[in-house]
Amino acid sequence: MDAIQRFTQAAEQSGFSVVAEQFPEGTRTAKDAAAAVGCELAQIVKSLVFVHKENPYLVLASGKNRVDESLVAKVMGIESLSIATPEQVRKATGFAIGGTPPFGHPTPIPTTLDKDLLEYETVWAAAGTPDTCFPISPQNLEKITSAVVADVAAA
Ligand code: 5CA
Repeated sequence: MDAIQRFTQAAEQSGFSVVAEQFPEGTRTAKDAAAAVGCELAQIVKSLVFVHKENPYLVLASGKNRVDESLVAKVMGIESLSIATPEQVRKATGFAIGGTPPFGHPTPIPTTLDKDLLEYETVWAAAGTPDTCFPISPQNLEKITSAVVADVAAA
């Protein structure tokens, strides 16, 4: 089974039907994804994994923002966070960097959702590979991930 199918099936188990679109030009970065989809950079969901004491934390950030991990640590009630290594991302999510989806992981990850994503009706996230994205409302994203909504952007 390829990574898109793997994500799509995992999402179905959360009760969400993914309609993934494949973009041959690639969607590895938020900038690439916005260009491929034809949407604003701010509408792209970056699914970023951070760690604290080997435990993963997920931040769903607007493509326009650089995440201030100290803000996220405060929201999650821990002292500090650092960005995960590619190996830690794969272990926590089951997917590689560049295609990491926002949910459908082997074990749910405590999640913070960037409040700036709530300004849009539809946002676009990775569907398991660096050339796929799928549309979702930020409200569904919040519900499925049981996220805490917060300001996560670095000044
Ligand atoms: N498909 C796109 C848009 S949905 C995507 O997945 N974007 S992303 O922002 O969620 O994933 C790329 C992110 O992975 C980068 O912003 C960066 O934080 C992280 N990243 C890239 N390379 C590394 C690396 N070597 N080690 C740790 N993190 C990395």
